[in-house]
Amino acid sequence: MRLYSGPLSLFARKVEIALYEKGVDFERVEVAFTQTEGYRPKHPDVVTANPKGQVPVLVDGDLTIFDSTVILEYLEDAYPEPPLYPAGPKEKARCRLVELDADEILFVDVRRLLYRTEPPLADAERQKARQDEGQRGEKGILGHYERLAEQLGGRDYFCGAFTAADIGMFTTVHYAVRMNGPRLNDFPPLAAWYRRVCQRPSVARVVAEIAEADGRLSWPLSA
Ligand SMILES: N[C@@H](CCC(=O)N[C@@H](CS)C(=O)NCC(=O)O)C(=O)O
Repeated sequence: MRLYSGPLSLFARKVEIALYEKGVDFERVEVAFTQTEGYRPKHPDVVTANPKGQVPVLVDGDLTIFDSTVILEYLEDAYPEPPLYPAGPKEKARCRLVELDADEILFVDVRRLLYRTEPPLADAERQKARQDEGQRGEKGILGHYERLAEQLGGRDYFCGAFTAADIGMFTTVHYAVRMNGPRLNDFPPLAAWYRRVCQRPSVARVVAEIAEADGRLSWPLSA
């Protein structure tokens, strides 16, 4: 199996955590990425496989697929042990909704902070506009954290056992943490969940790899 991944791609990292959890061996192909150019030049295999030109792309024998959610669902069907989705249809739907929340709701505000590890812009006005956008992101994230902490309540994970919901939510929250976003400690259930998830070997490995990639690719955090 081969995975086209980006060093700082939270969507590709979701897939890596799932592969480690399931104990599936894979070859990791790191595509080009810099903080100044983004994902350029595009890897030709990624362009061929995905009309959106994005990672992650997974190749398993004669199957080539893209999109982290589609890939996680395929991995669950093809490599069911250990499961990363709950068993019943309603529980499964709730799990998918948490993953969607991470990818499409929380991420909208986390994305507003990503400029913080990019080189500062020479144009002061444009830099200020990015910082204002960052403040909007911070405010949005605070609202999401409040909602997510309430959703977790006293539970260890979002959907009973550790699932794809926790994988998706973790990679997005971890990006907010990396970008010096709002303090998790102000939301105790979410902070406890974050620490718990960090202790899983699959997650610890990916967190260490992201830190290594930050060391070679990212600028020191700015406000
Ligand atoms: N919904 C997609 C999002 C994938 C995505 O945004 N990938 C980014 C890296 S994190 C990418 O390849 N961006 C390059 C581009 O859009 O040109 C998924 O879940 O896989």
